[in-house]
Amino acid sequence: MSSLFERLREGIARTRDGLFNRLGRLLGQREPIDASSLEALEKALLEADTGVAVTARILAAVKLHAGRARTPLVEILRAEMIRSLTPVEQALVIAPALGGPYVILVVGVNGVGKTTTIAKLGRRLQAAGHKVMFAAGDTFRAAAVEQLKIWGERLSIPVIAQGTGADPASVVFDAYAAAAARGCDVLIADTAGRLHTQAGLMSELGKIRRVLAKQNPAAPHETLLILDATMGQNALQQAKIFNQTAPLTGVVLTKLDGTAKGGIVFAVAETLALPLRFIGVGEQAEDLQEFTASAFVDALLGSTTAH
Ligand SMILES: Nc1nc2c(ncn2[C@@H]2O[C@H](COP(=O)(O)OP(=O)(O)O)[C@@H](O)[C@H]2O)c(=O)[nH]1
Ligand SMILES: [Mg+2]
Repeated sequence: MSSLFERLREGIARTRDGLFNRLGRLLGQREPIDASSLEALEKALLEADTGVAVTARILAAVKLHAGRARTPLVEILRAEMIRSLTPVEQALVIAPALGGPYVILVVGVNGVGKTTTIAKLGRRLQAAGHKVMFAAGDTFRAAAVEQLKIWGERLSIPVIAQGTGADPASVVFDAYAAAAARGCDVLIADTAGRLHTQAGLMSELGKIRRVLAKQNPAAPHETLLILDATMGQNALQQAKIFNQTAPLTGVVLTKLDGTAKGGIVFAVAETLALPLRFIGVGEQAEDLQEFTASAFVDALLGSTTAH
């Protein structure tokens, strides 16, 4: 497990370095925190894209606790950060579906990492003993269908696809029937994320959901929104729009390795209040990690404790 923690540490190194460059020795400070130190802390948190509301709450807690019992600032931060993230630490559990596969509908704008996350998740569920199938529901771009097919081949996971331009709802309908017929445990459906036509997106996702519900009233069991951490606060805006088109049940935050603004995790946790199923900290399969509040905060604040 410690190598997973190492990958997490490496993955969020840019955010950690940002915090440490700004805060430096302040983190170890045990004295009451003065106004200029509070200002430095505020700047560092905002710089990391933690967001105004979360930053204000953390600052209030620091003001309240700092100097008491000579607790170092880093410990106050750790406690506050874990408090902030614990509610969204809710792993994706594949309940044994009755009479059909457990359906995961994956949504998000283009380029956020939907297809690669599907591949990583498929591999992970397969390793856990589940029989997995993919549905190539992003029929908007030819390359999208191909990309999923290539992953399917590599992982020996069957992919149900139709041609480019096919009706995504029809692809998902076929895929559900195939998964049920072949006794698959999990069906993961890719979708197109054309956010600039919100009405179109809404009707497309709505149709997919209706088609699934006809086959199984409980499906989709999970509607997973993929967000790209490098998009910062824009990711929150995307989440609001997607939540209006399809009620979300979970979030994956990708590309934390590509940004110094990993504080977005706190903004996502507190603003969306949706289970944060996984975080992406790199391009390798192991870099899709189940989200754990304490491991994330330890990796961020520099503890070398192995998990
Ligand atoms: N560095 C990094 N790259 C990622 C991560 N997740 C996805 N990507 C990359 O993001 C790019 C877009 O991914 P893709 O799955 O095609 O996005 P989609 O359009 O939403 O399906 C690809 O180059 C992925 O390798 C991550 O956690 N870290
Ligand atoms: Mg894709």
